[in-house]
Amino acid sequence: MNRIAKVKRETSEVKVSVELNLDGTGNYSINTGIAFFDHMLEQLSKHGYFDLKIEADGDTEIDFHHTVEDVGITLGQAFDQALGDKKSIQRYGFSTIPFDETLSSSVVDLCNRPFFVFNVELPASKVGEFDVELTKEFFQSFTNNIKANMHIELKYGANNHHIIESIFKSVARSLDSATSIDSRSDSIPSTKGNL
Ligand SMILES: [Mn+2]
Repeated sequence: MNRIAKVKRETSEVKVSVELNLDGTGNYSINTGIAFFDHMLEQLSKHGYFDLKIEADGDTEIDFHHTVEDVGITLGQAFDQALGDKKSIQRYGFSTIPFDETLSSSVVDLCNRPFFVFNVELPASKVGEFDVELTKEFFQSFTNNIKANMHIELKYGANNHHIIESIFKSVARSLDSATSIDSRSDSIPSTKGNL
């Protein structure tokens, strides 16, 4: 079973293409035109063991909002498509990841009922050129489109770069668990019979 997807999204604001292999090794090629965002998406690939190719060409001359949001939408759709009927997946994943002074947690349920909790307060408004509020926008649009229940929590931390990077790494690990195949199962992990 190849759990792969290719998704394109094109609006007057942004063109995005995503290629995803859920059962990869963490190979990536990512170019969104936003260096810090690329650095974060690389964490998602590397620490989730997802092979990921992302190209985005957006109206970053306005700000980064449209591009970040549209990458979130397209990446969420790619995950949803690659997961297929979700047969034998673990469904749930959670992780807590440190980065120096920072500790971040995430929990994912691939339940097909989008719900997003982002319990994070960021101490500054920018990391380099990147508006840190776009972290929430990215995970909100990703969650809506992967159709997951996603809770992200900052336990504590002081440095914006550390906080955001530990969140991406934590979500990577949570998604790696939740998307993994459980060899004990030959069915969809719900007593309802579908997800
Ligand atoms: Mn870094």
